[in-house]
Amino acid sequence: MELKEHLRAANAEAGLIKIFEAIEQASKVVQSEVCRAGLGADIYGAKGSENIQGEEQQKLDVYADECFIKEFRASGAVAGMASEEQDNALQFDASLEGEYVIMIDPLDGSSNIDVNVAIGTIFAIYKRISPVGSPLNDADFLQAGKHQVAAGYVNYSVSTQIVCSIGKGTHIYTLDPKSKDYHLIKESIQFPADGKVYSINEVNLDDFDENLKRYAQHCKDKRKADGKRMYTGRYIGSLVADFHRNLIKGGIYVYPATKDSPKGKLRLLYECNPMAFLAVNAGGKGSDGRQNILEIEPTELHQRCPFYVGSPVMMDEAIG
Ligand code: AHM
Ligand code: MG
Repeated sequence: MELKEHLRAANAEAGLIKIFEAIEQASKVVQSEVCRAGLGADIYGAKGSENIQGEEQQKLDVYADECFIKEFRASGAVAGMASEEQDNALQFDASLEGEYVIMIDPLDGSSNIDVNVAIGTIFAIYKRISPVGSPLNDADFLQAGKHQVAAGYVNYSVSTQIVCSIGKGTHIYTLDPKSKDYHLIKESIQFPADGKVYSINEVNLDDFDENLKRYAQHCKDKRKADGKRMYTGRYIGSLVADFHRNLIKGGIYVYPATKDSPKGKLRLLYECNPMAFLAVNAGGKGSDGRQNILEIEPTELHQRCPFYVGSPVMMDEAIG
């Protein structure tokens, strides 16, 4: 079944279906550009500019941002969007009628772009708060994650997949390179209750709080009855890819506060919240280490926060 048909079968609103058509279209363009990069197209590397967070922008980051902006603007369903690559939220003037706002990381895992390792697009979709037909304001964009009406990611990897939820289960769709359609391959995937994988950048170990140090040590020490290790470490450095593996196999991903990033590295609105929404809709959990991440009331567009997400048993052991 195609993504569109599946959304219709779930009685998704017409505006939401239009948004997913836009995501399908933009992701196919980005996917084909990601593949062309491997042919030596002039798309690898830095663009020579920085985003508002002082991070070097890659050519593909900016290209992906432009693709999604174009499709969302054309959809007529989106009033505005906030992006990792844009200093301020964008309002689509021609679409004051749009009912939705979107937060997006157009190409996550920038450090993996040049080395042919999986990268992704992460998005969160909300209903606007301000009345349709009026200009957008901060409150439209600074909504707690629990108000998401849908979220998802595109995983550009061995195959290209969209993993998304409109609040009733989390589903996986694979892009058929021949027909160029996304097909449902896994309905209502469940995060395994427990898992073997922990994903964390251990170079930051000395910066972890005592609880996280204890948990990392627990993962290294714990043995099964036969004496073999209980856990294994896997860290790709692309949130989408690390999350995706853990969603299928069971595991936990943690990016805590560190000395370099005292508030955490990942962004609440377009990285942590959508991933937590997908996790929760698949029976997993998402937290900042102290509370359910979806309860946090954001104060800034590019707000960072510590992030724990994954299988519920591992999450409980990690956070206590
Ligand atoms: P980005 O949005 O600039 O790509 O940063 C987010 C990425 C995540 O995908 C990944 O999990 C994390 O940064 C890796 O960071 P580090 O290299 O510090 O471990
Ligand atoms: Mg990112």
